[in-house]
Formats: sequence, C-alpha cells, structure tokens
Amino acid sequence: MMNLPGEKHLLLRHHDHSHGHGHGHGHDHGREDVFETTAGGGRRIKVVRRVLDANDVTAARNRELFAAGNVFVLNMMSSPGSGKTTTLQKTLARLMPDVRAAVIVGDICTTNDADRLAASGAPVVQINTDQFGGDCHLAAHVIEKALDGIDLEAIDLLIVENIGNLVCPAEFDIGEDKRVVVLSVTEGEDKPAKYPLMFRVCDATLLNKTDLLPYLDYDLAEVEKTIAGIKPGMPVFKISAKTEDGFDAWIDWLRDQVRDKVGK
Ligand SMILES: Nc1nc2c(ncn2[C@@H]2O[C@H](COP(=O)(O)OP(=O)(O)OP(=O)(O)O)[C@@H](O)[C@H]2O)c(=O)[nH]1
Ligand SMILES: [Mg+2]
Repeated sequence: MMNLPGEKHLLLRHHDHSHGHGHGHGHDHGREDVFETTAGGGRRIKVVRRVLDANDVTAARNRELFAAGNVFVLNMMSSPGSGKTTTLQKTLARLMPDVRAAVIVGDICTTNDADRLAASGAPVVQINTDQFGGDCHLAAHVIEKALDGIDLEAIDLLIVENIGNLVCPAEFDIGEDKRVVVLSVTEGEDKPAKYPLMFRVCDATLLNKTDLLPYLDYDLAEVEKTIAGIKPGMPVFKISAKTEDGFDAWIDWLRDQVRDKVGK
C-alpha cells in the first residue's frame, strides 16, 4: 500500500488487549501460571510460555515478509530520552533518498516523534499503546498491523523506534534483522551493568550526547569495558546526534548492514 501524496504519517491506535499487560498486575511477559487441579485434589502449577511463543510465531511471519520485500529492518531501543528520534532524524537525512527508508515509531502517547520524523520525507507509522494499558514495548503483532501502512516493495530499510524503555523491548523479537541500543552519557556509566539483557541482544551500541561530556564526570573507558564484558566485540559508536560528531562510522556500519541484505 502506497502512502497517499502529502500524507505525513499514519496513526495506528492499537486496541488488542490480548497481549497487553498493565503495570502492577504481575508484570510478566513470557509466562502464564496455569493452576490445574489434579484427580487427587492436589494443585499443579504449569508455567506456560504462551505470550513469548505467540510473539515468536508472529515475528517469524514478519521476517518472511521482510525477506520477500527485500527490506532490512533495524530495531532501535533505549531508555526514554536517550536520543532515538534525534539520531534517526540525522540518520535519515544522510541515507535518503539513496536508501529508501520508512519508520515505525512506538510511543505510549502522542504523535510527537512521528511529526518530527515525517519531516524527513520517509513514510512514518506511529503506534500508540496507551489504549490498552500503555504497553512498554512493541510486540511482533503490533508491527504486523503497522505494516498495513507501509509498502515494503517501495523501501530498502525499515527502522523501528521502539518505546523508550531499557528493559521490556529487549524481550520481544519483532522480526528485525539487527538491533541497536542508544545509551546517552547523561544516564550514567552503570546502565549496561544494571540492564545487561538489552546490551546482550543488541548488535551495536550508540553512545549518544557525547557533546555533553565536557560537563560530566563520565568514565568512557569504564562503560566501554562493561559493554565489552556483556557482549564481546559489539561495536560502540560514540556519537552526538546534536552535532553529528561520530556519525560517519555509524552510518557506514548501517549502510553495510543494509547492503549485506538488500544488495544496495
Ligand atoms: N546535547 C544533546 N542533546 C541531545 C542529543 N540527542 C538528543 N538530545 C536531546 O535529548 C532529548 C531527547 O531526545 P529524543 O531524540 O526525543 O529522545 P528519544 O530517545 O527519541 O525519546 P523517547 O522517544 O521519548 O524515548 C531532546 O531534547 C533532544 O534534543 C545529543 O546528542 N546531544
Ligand atoms: Mg523518540
């Protein structure tokens, strides 16, 4: 499906409650405790990995669609405010129109990020999760629905800006090819050590807001050592999305990933 001329973005509000979970209601993505009464009256507890299994099935379906459309898909994750949207704005400006890109952006509320990203000229689909409890991550079935608004044949690169959260998005495969985490220097050196799963599942780290380093007591060597301990060999690109310092290496890496899959 092509975007209509002049259409800036498509707002997808998500109503499906089946995969949602509210905070304070036993926040558990992957396991559902099933209590069964046995013939003898005893109670047996089965742990069923229902939600994550269902997610994996949908993610595999998404992956097939991306392969058929010859589209490279990047899942970009971070804490709120680390600079995902700003990095994307600058990244799209460098890649387009040579690389034909589209964006799916997830937020609990507002279309702020879609409005910012639409200025790039890329088709943008905003997902708001507020209507079903404010899910803190994008699940594969949400991406599947958002794909209704994107013509995969017309793009080479799909970037998913996940919901700002350093924990939950790391648990959900959405069918992407690669994952990157944006970590800003204002968050503190200890964040990779405190939230290791995110760094373990990612293929590159963008260490952002380096323009602020002169004003901080930030130990770059320590954070790089911690990340290397969690995911040996993972590239860590030191960037400033504000000044675009360090962007060349990041853009080269991303272009290589796209080229490896889609051949351009
Ligand atoms: N100084 C400085 N500020 C930055 C940089 N990158 C982003 N910011 C600022 O940080 C704030 C948050 O940036 P966003 O790009 O909105 O962050 P985000 O990760 O998309 O935020 P959410 O989508 O809400 O999770 C904004 O005020 C940006 O202008 C940077 O490299 N340097
Ligand atoms: Mg954002």
